[in-house]
Amino acid sequence: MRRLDDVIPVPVSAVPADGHFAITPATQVSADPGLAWVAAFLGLPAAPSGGAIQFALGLDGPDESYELDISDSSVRVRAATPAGAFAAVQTLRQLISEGTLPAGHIADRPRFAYRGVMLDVARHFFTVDEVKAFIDAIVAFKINHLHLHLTDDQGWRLEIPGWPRLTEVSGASGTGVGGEGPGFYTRDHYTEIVSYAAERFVTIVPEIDMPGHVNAAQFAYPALTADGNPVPQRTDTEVGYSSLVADSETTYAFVEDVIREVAALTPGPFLHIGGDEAQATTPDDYRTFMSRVLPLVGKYGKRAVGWHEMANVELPETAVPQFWRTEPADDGTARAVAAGSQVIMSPADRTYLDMKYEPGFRLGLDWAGCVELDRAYDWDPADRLPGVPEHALLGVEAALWSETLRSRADVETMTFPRLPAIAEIAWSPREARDWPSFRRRVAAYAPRWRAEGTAYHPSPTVDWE
Ligand code: TNX
Repeated sequence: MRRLDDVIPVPVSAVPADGHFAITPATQVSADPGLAWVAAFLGLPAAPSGGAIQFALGLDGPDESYELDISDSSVRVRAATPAGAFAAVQTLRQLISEGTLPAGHIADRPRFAYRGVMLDVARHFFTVDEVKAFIDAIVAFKINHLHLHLTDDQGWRLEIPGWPRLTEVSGASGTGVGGEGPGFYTRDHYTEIVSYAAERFVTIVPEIDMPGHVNAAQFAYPALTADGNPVPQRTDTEVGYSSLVADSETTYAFVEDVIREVAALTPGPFLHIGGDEAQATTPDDYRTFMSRVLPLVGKYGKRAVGWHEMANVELPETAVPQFWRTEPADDGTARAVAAGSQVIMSPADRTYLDMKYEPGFRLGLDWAGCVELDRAYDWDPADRLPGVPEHALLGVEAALWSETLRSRADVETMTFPRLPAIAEIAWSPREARDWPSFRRRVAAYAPRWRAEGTAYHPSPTVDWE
């Protein structure tokens, strides 16, 4: 049997009691009207009323908060919102072992509202089914935002009306790093992902990276280049060489069409405009470009997220810089916070799931150093940047760039066990978590991952079960 706190992310409070609840073939789940579909994620038989496991709304607490009372005879779930009930389901699923649940009381709520992971589908495309499987895997750890990096130099992965060559050409075979990651989402595919995610309380954050990282768009449409001449297709991993043209109206006609469409297809509040590694854009042009594009994001009803280079220009308060580098400070991000912005914390030396675990690791890069599990875990986002305290944090996001990835197994190997570490940092109160405890709790996942056929890195920092 599990201990009541054998959960990742560790709950705010878990007070064990004697005994356990045994799940039998007769065990049924009842739920408040409107909550039955959430309770169904537990995978047990439903009854309109009188089930030994009961889900109810009405908890007085923030979004996603829930409480669990487990006794020998019953399991009571109370949640503030359906998202809280879904979080409770994830806790219960982790606690079930050999058909039993340990008795006691859990009270839980998230530290940060935004707990994200980014998947790069541009360098290597992942199919709708692969993305759905990824969503299933991340929700177990209470991740509630999936950022899709939809465009880059090596590929364009979302169909845009009026600009068919973006996907016909730059989503075709031969695209992706080494030409090995072809594919794109039709609008229907993308909508299918958005709906699947929404049914699991995951908000999709679409990224269109600009003004740099646009070779795939320029290859498809030479009119988007400075001289209008065709550029070669690129499948190498160099960065910082392509740029949209800041003083061209063609640029803004294109960008507006893209933003309008992406905003229309995306119910969530965020639209990520990239903004990173724009070495091929002069600082003046970068400012001009952002001063035109940030208002477009607002015009179509979205909050702009951008890699923190975006904070070198004046931002609307609603804009969210995402810090991704390894330096100990960033003036632009601190200035944006002073002006009222919230930040997503993604320091590469802690949260980049594409960094190698150790030197010589088969997959991944190492420009931010190797990131073993203890390194991914042992830091705190509120201590990371001067001028960016707790209240300025919207949340934390792990990023999985796909230059070296070729398969779902590759994605899983880089994600597990590091994403659970980042998820705990983003959900659990800092005083409730520590490395010795995490190390013990994560060890229990190995049998589960093996049983499900999920690939994971058997980090030598853990004594795996
Ligand atoms: C930097 S992180 C990039 C990406 C690469 C990544 C590889 C960021 C905003 N830009 O273009 O894929 O490093 O780790």
